[in-house]
Amino acid sequence: MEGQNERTFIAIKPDGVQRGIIGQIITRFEQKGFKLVAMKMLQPSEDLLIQHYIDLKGRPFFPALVNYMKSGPVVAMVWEGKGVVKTGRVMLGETNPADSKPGTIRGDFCIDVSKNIIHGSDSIESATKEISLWFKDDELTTYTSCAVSWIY
Ligand code: DAT
Ligand code: MG
Repeated sequence: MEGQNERTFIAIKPDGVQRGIIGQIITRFEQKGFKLVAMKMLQPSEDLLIQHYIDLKGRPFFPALVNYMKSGPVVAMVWEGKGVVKTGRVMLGETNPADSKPGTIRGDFCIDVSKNIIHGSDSIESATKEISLWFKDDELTTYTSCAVSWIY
C-alpha cells in the first residue's frame, strides 16, 4: 500500500521493553503524525522469528539474534501514513547504533548493534510480509484520525 494508507511493521524489541522506553518510542511516531493501526505485546516464538529474519539465516549472528528476540516480550505495531516505511527507517537510525545520528531512536537510546531496541520494515514489500506474519487481518483496525486534515 502506498499514499496515506502505506503501512509499516515496527517492533520494540525485548531490551526496549525492559528498559522502559515503550512510551517514548510510541510518542515519536504519534507526534510525527503517523497513525497507529495495530499493537500487541507478545513473547515471539522461535518459529516466528526465524520466518521474520529468514533473509539473515546464513549470517553468523543469526542464532544470537533469534535468542535475543525471544528472550522476553516485544511490542509489535503497525503504523500508517504517507512514506511511513522510509521515514520510519530514518526515525530508527542505522542498524548499528554507533552509526545512528542523535535524534534518531537508535542514536538516542542504545549503544550496541546486538541490542538496538527496535525493528522497522525496510521496504513496502517487507512491510506487507511482516504485517501478515505478525498480525491476523482482524487485528488491523481501519479508522479515520480526527487529525488527518491537519496533517495532509
Ligand atoms: P535492521 O534491523 O536495521 O533492518 P538488519 O535487517 O540488517 O538490520 O539486521 C537485523 C538485526 O540483526 C539488526 O537489527 C541487529 C542484528 N544484526 C545485524 N547485523 C549485525 C551484526 N553485524 N552483529 C550483530 N547483530 C547484527
Ligand atoms: Mg532489517
